[in-house]
Amino acid sequence: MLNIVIFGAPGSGKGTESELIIKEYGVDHISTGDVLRSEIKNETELGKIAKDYIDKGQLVPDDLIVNMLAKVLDGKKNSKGVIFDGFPRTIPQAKALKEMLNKRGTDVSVMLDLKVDEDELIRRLLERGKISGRSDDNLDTIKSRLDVYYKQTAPLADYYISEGKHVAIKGVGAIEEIFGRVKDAINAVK
Ligand code: B4P
Repeated sequence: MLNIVIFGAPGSGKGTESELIIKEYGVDHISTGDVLRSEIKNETELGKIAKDYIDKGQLVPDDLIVNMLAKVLDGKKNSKGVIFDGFPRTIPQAKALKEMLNKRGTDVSVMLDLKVDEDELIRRLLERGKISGRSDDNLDTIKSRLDVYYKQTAPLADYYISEGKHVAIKGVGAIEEIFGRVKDAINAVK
């Protein structure tokens, strides 16, 4: 199975590049952000809890996210691969993902780390905020999300370096140009 972790700060292009990867490689897509937004829209118990965290720019607790992801993954048993978009975001999530995949006889193939400078991240998210209607795409929440990213999520790069799975990708430039770099990294492990 081709299991890709797409990683980067908020606004680094994870969702955007995921769409192109899905078209090119026919893998399934799991975006924890999308799943959470759908839970919020449907006013489920999980959605009600998650909304408070997301609106503050904080991470939803690991146990809730891991249980949610395990259920989604169970629904993709015959998949030829999965792109994990926005998951893992903490070391415990990364360890839980490894365990879940190992149990299913597979593992992460590659972790793509999209590198974008902070000014560009803020510019993109404010731009998206004008049309997305997302409650977390405003300047105060964006700043909290970036802070959380640097403190809790960025250290995951070292975890995947130690696993021999980490590939840094320059995430600035045209979307197709970045996708060229993404494809080189995926084709090297396919
Ligand atoms: P996510 O939905 O994952 O949101 P995100 O980090 O903002 O990234 P996204 O994928 O949406 O944006 P992209 O970079 O593609 O998470 C939202 C919240 O949910 C989190 O803050 C957290 O609270 C919670 N959550 C989710 N997963 C969790 C987990 N595992 N654990 C705990 N909590 C979790 O794109 C941004 C914009 O840039 C777009 O408008 C796009 O058009 C633009 N863009 C992309 N590439 C570009 C390029 N090359 N040039 C110019 N613009 C570009």
